[in-house]
Amino acid sequence: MAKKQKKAKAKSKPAAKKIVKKLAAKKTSAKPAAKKTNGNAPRPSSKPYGKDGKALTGVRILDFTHVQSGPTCTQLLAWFGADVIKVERPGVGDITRGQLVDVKGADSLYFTMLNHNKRSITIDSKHPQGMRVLNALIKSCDVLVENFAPGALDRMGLTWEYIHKLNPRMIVASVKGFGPGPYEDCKVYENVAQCAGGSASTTGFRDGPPLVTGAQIGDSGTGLHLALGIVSALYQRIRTGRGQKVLCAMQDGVLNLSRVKLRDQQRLAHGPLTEYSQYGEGIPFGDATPRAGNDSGGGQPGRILKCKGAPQDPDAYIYFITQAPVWGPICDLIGEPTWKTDPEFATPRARLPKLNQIFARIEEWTMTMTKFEVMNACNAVDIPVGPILSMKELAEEKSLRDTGTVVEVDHPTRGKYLSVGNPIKMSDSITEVERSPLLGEHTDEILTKVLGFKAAEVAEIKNSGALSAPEKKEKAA
Ligand code: CAO
Repeated sequence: MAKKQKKAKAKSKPAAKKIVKKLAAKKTSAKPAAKKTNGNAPRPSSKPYGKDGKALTGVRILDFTHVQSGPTCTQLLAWFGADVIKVERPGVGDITRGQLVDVKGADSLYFTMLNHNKRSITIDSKHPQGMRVLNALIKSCDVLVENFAPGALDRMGLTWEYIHKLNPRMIVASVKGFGPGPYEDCKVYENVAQCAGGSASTTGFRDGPPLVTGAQIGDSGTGLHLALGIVSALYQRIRTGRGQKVLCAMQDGVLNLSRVKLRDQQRLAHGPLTEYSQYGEGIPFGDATPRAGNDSGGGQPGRILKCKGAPQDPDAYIYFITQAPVWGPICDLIGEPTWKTDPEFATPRARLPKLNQIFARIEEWTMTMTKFEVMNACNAVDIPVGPILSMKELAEEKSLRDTGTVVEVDHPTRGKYLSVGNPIKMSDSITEVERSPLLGEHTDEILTKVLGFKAAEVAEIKNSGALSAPEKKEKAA
């Protein structure tokens, strides 16, 4: 028992600090390296690859995130080995647990697919005993990640100054809708960010309204950005010994992903955007980057073309690029070998005003085959094409299962379901996808094993009501 408590106490030190100390001890006892390599680099591990912990082993995260943007970030950190402790409001938890419910009584896929490999503790952060637990967590964690509405963390009393005083090594990472400026106090969801970050104005067809995309570039995209910021801050902390604030605004994240469209905005000052279909069609440009339909963003004309089965099959299409270096093989494949030398078609410049005619001819050819047959025929001669794969096809794709990009996960209340695993593969930090936690599943374990609270203290905290949902008041008769 005494041994156990000692262990628990030791654990309450910032987790990564312990690892750094261990490394330092190892370094002094080891023989000096013949030649200094990179700073304080330890000697290479002698363990087999994948058997010496994970990239973020020893990092502990106080995960105050909800919905999609923040959870995407902390899920990635968990996959890299961080101990992610998700703090949830008693009784309710992350709102997504109950959103888009498909299996009655079970956590939704919205929640389970964004919260793998985490532990859950319920804490009312506005209760004094809840704050007691949070203080202990702040002292024992390396990073606090949150994506509350602007000001919410401060209103809980968890200002940067407060957190930094309790734990000067703590990194405080936030997702907000907007950075400092006129909109900084606004709440923001995915599509708001797509619109405010320049994606929607540049997506869709010229003669139609702006469109949002199915890829969650506002939420998941910003979560990805935040994860990189956190890992960089952890790296800097090794040198400086102190934490810092990391902020990713969703507007900024979307704009970063729409970078090529700001490129085009500036090119407009020097003449029309010749790779946009509207140039070939003789339609003048306005003063802002227009919507480009399915034109390729890389300066090579591209379109989505029908294949056998379209349009009845909504996904029987292929993305086809008339890349200049493979123009010859394209002409041979579609049965127009004279286009290789005909001055009307032979150069990219000559082709620009005829793109509709050219793609109509290519489509005549693609419609004679399935999208996979087109892909095989094109790849055989190094023409890159993109079959439009449905979610059904992706879910059934064997190679994605083999690499762990699509994984089947078992869950105690919902049974087996598919999830997207870690898209980032590392050879020495192997991801094992574990199911998401039930609400408050690890409350006791975290209080005792991580924070070292004694049984009497746990009872006191629990009896105060700080970790449980308030009793429902009886309706007045
Ligand atoms: N105990 C007690 N209170 C808690 C709590 C806990 N464990 N967890 C959260 N709360 C409280 C917060 O303190 C806040 O209270 P106050 O407003 O009184 O200070 C309240 O719950 C609501 O938090 P919120 O404002 O963050 O949540 P919301 O549902 O109203 O807004 C969202 C959601 C996403 C619009 C907002 O959080 C936001 O703009 N976040 C930043 C941008 C972002 O990440 N958006 C992407 C979300 S994914 O599409």
